[in-house]
Amino acid sequence: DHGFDHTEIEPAWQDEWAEADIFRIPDDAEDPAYVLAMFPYTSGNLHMGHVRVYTITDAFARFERMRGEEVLHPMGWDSFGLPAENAAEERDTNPRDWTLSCIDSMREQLSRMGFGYDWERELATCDPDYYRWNQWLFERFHEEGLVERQGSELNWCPSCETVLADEQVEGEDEVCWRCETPIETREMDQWFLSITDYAEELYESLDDLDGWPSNVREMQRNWIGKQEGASVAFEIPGYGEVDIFTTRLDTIYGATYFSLAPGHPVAQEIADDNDEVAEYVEMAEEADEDDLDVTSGVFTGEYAINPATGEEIPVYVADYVLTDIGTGALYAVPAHDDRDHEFAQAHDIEIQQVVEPTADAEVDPADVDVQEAAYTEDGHLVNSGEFDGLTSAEARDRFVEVFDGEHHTEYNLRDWGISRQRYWGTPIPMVWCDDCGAVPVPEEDLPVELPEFVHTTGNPLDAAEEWKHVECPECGGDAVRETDTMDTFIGSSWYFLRYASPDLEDAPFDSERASDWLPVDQYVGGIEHATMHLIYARFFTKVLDDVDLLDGVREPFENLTNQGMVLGEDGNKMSKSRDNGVSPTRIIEEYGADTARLFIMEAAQPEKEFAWSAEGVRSAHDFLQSLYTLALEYARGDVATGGDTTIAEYVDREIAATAARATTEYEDFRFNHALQAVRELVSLLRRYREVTAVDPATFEDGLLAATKLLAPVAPHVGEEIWDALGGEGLLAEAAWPDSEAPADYALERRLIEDTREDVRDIVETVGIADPETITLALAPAWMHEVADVARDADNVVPAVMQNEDLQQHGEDA
Ligand code: ANZ
Ligand code: ZN
Repeated sequence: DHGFDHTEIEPAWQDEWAEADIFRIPDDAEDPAYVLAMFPYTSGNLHMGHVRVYTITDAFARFERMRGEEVLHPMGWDSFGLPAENAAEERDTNPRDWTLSCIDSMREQLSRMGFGYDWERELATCDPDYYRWNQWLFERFHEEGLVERQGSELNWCPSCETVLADEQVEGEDEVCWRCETPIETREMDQWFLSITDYAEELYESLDDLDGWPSNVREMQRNWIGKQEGASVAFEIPGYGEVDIFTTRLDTIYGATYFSLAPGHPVAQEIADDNDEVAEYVEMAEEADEDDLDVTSGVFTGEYAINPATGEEIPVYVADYVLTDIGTGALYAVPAHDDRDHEFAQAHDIEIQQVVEPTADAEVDPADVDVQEAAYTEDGHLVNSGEFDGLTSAEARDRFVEVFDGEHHTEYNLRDWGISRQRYWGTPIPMVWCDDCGAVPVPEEDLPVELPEFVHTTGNPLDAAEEWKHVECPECGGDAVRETDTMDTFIGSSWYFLRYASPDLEDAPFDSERASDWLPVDQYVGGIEHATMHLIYARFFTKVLDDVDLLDGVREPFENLTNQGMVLGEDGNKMSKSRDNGVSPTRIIEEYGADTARLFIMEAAQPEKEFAWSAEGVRSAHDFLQSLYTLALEYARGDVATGGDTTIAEYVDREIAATAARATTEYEDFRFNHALQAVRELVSLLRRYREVTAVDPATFEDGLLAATKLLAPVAPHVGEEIWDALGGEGLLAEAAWPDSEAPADYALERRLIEDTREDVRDIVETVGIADPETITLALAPAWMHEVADVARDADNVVPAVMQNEDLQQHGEDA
């Protein structure tokens, strides 16, 4: 008996599933379980990371389907972006042909893994039928006032005369990838989406996303960077009132200097009369933001009046004050802020303490020396006139009124610059007219399709003369198209909505259906998307809800899982340079998709990383073969039947308990625990058969339960066994085993597993030590442990372990 041949059974069952169309979800499904993996970038090759994430959602989708849910489990392609342009250059082809061939080969690879998708809902972001809706949505956002032109710094190659993406700037000396000329930065106008309008809601509603990992929520909080504070005006004689933003209004009495960003209008004004300041401002504007020197700055000769003390404090222009944060101006308190402290020491500015640790603080006030280092914690006020003794929090409240300020909240989040000077993206649907300015392309002229690709140094869209020159939609005069394309993240910000109605021709998605089907119940993907993609998608969802394209959907993803990494056998990340990669194709050929899926799912919980293991792969393979063999032997009548009903009852209870346990573990995304339970059940069945003639109903039940519980992970072998045992229809559509374990039994298990120290009591309470029903040969692993402890406790259990009658019975059979 040679077991199953995966090269035969896997393609055969894949065909059966396709023929029966079981992964198809009808449009009129009311509220399907929406299970989604982040769609892949079309690199052309499936790697183990892909295999892992898609195995997770496929297993969960199959689990939900067997439980009787309607399941939406779609697949699509994130298929715009620079790599396709690079590949086209290298292979002397064009990005479209290259991308489409990548899609074909990746679709084929996914199918060979046995993943069950509703392929009728397949979409590709590079398809004009898809990206026309990127354009339509851009115009919709534009109508809502959520699109703006703003200046932004870009990488510029003076030799190629083109803008470069960050990825096209190479090496430490930052040279052009193509001609190795050192790049320059240039300020150019770009299109921005006003995501900052949604900063508050994006921040606050993170609290309600309790189906998300807390680290992702924290990363989003940091990215959005909400700071509550106040703005207060300082007078600079000769230049008027200047607003500052502060989160530490309690420290205002300790302000010993004032600082303006080089880009602040007052700094520019002062520069007009002051050469030294002018020189500094110019230098600061050219400097790279990345190598910031906190001590860099220049005294302007001017003074600001501190509204708290009435004193004059020197005004500096300093690089560490950023133009587009807050008001671009601050009062500096060296005693209580690290950067101000460093600056003050470098410029010999006074340091004045105004906050002291309170009595219950960990630091002793006597140990605080603000001349040495800033004390940045809250405390109570000193050297603050009549306000001495107030806590920092009280002072912040009071001072807003006392100094005529305003409560103000700042966010680190910036607007989303979406212009890319590249070919392989969604053309931004705008036309530039000398008379009318930027005019949106009329809806009936969408999509603006990409022209043919040409090999050129700059942006191929700039070179597409015929495509570029158009009539102005407003005045009919000569005009040119916008030649920038959209950031590829636009396409991934709403694709999960398009799956509801992928072929719809008059709207981006069917509003009613998308509103019914959203949010995604389980979203799975890499932690690298914790901020950008997952913030953009949340932003899009909120806007679309506000413009009534959605009905009451404020968040796109209810539950989120970030899968851990698959490492090489050496424990390092799989990579080409380390040559420790394992090719999914090779594994499928050698061992089959089921083995790969089972190994991956058994190796660790989805969130954890694990190392590839050839031994683990073989173990998974052996397990599948042995279950298959056992089932076929039974089906052929090679398993002796008859047997003792008390043992059968015990096995029945184990089957029920396994189903209950595995179900809970599947629900909680702890697939490895579920699979452990299945393995235990299978070895119990094997021992059952070894020690005694089996009760056929019980034995068959056990085989069927194991097969079903395994089906989400190893669906092909599962179908084969199901078929051999005479199961009706497809296993993929069979009903999930009854997962209600008998209450007393579940309790018994829990007691035993949770409180091993108390074994003596437990044994007495639940009476598992019935020598008539339990034999050493049948006892699962946990019972051995119980027995070990119990033996020390001089319990009755050891007697059970030597129940020779039953052993004998088994050998006879
Ligand atoms: C006075 C003060 C005293 C501040 C103190 C802090 C500590 P964080 O600290 O990250 O929450 N700030 C305001 N505008 C700025 C700008 N344009 N560029 C750089 N820094 C700016 O950020 C809030 C603080 O950042 C503000 O509170 C301000 O300094 C500084 F003991 O005001 B603070
Ligand atoms: Zn015009």
